[in-house]
Amino acid sequence: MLERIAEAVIGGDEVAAPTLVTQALATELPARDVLYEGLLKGMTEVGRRFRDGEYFIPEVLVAAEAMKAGMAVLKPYLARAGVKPEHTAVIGTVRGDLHDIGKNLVATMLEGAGFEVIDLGVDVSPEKLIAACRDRKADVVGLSALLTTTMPMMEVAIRQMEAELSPRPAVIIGGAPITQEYADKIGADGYGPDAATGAELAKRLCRKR
Ligand code: B1M
Repeated sequence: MLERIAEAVIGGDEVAAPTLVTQALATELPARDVLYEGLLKGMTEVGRRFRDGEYFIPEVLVAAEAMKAGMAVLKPYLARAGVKPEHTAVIGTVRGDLHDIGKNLVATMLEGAGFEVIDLGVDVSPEKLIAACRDRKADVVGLSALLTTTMPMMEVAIRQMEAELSPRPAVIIGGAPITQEYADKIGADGYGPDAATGAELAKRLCRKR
């Protein structure tokens, strides 16, 4: 049953995923197993296929819809069972930048990796980021930028977080013009060349802390 849930996510079947989750819960499978061995296992495989070039953006988007449909059924059971995400990520596209397709993929992969994700959207100011980090006790912050003119806002955000948050959450950055060299230069904790790698990196950084 759990394997079938994972398969439904991998195949982007947004009808089968919630149906199978309902059936699994009816057979008294623990909500935690349905989450980790079913939905998140499926999304992890989707991330791998995307990273290895076997899946493209449309497949990831339909898989995300299937996962969300399954999660909608599962969420109240998780709450009742006291299952909470282990880590919280705040994510956004930096100030002045309205591109959000890549950022949304990263948010999906982070959810698939078991994070609670606070998505602040686009054109996010450092002040808004810092307020969300404080409110939600973020472990990691994800910043996306698609314009060479908005890349510098990443450094501004990092410096402002360093000044106002102690300890500052780990920061990962990504987006078409971003490189590892740029991440090193501005003092980010890591760079994700794609959404799946970004989510894996976020997980690794949280484990280290
Ligand atoms: Co714009 N745009 N755009 N655009 N746009 C680019 C980025 C551009 C390269 C096109 C070009 O000229 N060839 C160019 C930037 C040039 C530059 O800076 N050097 C550009 C420009 C100039 C502009 C405007 C200024 C155009 C204008 O108005 N004159 C304007 C700016 C608006 C603004 O932001 N203030 C603008 C507007 C738009 C639209 C609104 C029309 C639309 C955005 C719609 C939306 O996002 N909702 C748009 C689009 C679609 C693009 C292109 C065509 C596609 C971007 C995209 O979504 N790619 C883009 C050209 C291109 O990149 N080929 C372009 C798919 C997406 C999945 O990839 O976001 O790179 P990407 O994400 C990847 C990785 O980078 C990584 O994961 C994803 C894949 O797994 N990743 C992360 C991303 N964020 C990450 C964060 C992480 C980790 C990984 O950790 C946190």
